[in-house]
Amino acid sequence: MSRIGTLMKQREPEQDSLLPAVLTRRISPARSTTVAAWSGMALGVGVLILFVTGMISHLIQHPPGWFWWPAHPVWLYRVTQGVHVTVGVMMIPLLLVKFWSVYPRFFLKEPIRPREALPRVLERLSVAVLIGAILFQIVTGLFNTAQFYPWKFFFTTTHHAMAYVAVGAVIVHVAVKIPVVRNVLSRAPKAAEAAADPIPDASTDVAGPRNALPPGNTRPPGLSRRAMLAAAGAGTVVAGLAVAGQSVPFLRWVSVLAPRSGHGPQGVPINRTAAAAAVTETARSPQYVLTVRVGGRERGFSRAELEALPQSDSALPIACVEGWSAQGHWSGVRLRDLLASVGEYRGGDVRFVSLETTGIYGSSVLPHSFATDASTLIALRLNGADLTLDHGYPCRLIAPNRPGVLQTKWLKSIEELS
Ligand code: HEM
Ligand SMILES: Nc1nc2c(c(=O)[nH]1)N[C@H]1C(S)=C(S)[C@@H](COP(=O)(O)O)O[C@H]1N2
Ligand SMILES: [Mo]
Repeated sequence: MSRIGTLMKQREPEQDSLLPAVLTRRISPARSTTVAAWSGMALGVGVLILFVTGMISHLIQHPPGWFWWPAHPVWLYRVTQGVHVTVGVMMIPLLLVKFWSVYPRFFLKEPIRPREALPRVLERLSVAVLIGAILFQIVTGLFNTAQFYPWKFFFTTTHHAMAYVAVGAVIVHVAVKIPVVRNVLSRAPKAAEAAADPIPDASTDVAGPRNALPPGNTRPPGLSRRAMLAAAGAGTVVAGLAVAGQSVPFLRWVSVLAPRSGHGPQGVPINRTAAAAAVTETARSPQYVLTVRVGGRERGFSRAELEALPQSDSALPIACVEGWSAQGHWSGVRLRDLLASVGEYRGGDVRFVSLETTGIYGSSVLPHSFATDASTLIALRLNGADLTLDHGYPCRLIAPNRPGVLQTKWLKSIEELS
């Protein structure tokens, strides 16, 4: 048998590698169980965070009877959805590292006893599902943040359905890999040393003369595990920083990849312009009235009449489902005051309808605990000036701790639902 053949047959008992020793040395010691386990654990934690924050976003938009979401702190959704999209982007380098650390295994032909065949096939299948689901979530999530609105309905529902698949696959995979992870964790303090450990015969000719080590230097050729882990961590942090600024103001200057920088007229970005929503005419019309129906009564308000009502101020963020957010100083009429000026508000949900007649953003429903919150306004002004047409002139809803998509602009009517 050839020398390589003999080496291939040997497996060093304690080696931290997924490959036969000779291949490990050839390719890189960094392609190791340590890297696979650590990047895998980071991915698993990431998927859990994404699942929880994603579900929160979904439940606020489609609240079932049991679901309760507070109006305070007003910035909570800003944080949960900012985390969702930032952690989502951080998954990209993590997934690449994880895949890089394990992919030679997919091509490894090891003899399998018949009894092991089925579990092995099932395990491989669950890994395929896991990778597929996470990749799918990254792609659909990124499309969403890049505002592929025409397919929003499709993306959101499939992204939602695949979330269960991703979490399920993570749970199965973790259960299967617990022994490996435990082993890596139990020698974690020594892992750094292990990265620099000499592999005894690393300077033999298997790596070829090009990679032969100088005398006295016993480090194996290739990237060390420690370097790989550090690079993976750095890549993940850079990816996070590249988008975090769209929700974290002081990081704005580093966030070169953020779809939204926080800039826009009146200091707040605009997602959909009045022209895109085809409301330019109706919003500017001198005949404009806001119709309010509550407690069986109805009344119309011109913009001048709204301005004549007692005005209040609120500092509230717009926190888009796509992850960007920006704080605004709003002023206008408190919703509860406006309702009270028309009829008796008995505490039902309140529906807001926009002048916008096309698209799926033309209306929203506000639960009563938000409708009676003192910070909820029918806003007429933003950051010291009248609302621009694109920010929702003549008036818009601004409520605390809600996704931006529910902050309906260019209001036409407000009604209490029975
Ligand atoms: C395993 C990874 C992920 C899971 C489990 C997950 C889960 C979810 C869930 C359950 C929702 C709520 C969908 C709904 O409202 O019905 C959601 C929404 C969202 N996700 Fe993810 N997600 C993941 C990865 C990502 C990534 C990588 C990004 C982007 C970089 C992303 C961006 C978004 C966006 C923008 C929304 C809001 C969609 C909308 O309401 O229009 N997600 N996610
Ligand atoms: N009528 C209407 N209201 C709307 C929208 C819309 O398209 N039409 N977009 C929503 C979305 S997705 C967000 S994030 C906020 C953004 O408000 P801004 O453009 O003033 O920043 O408005 C919301 N209100
Ligand atoms: Mo949004």
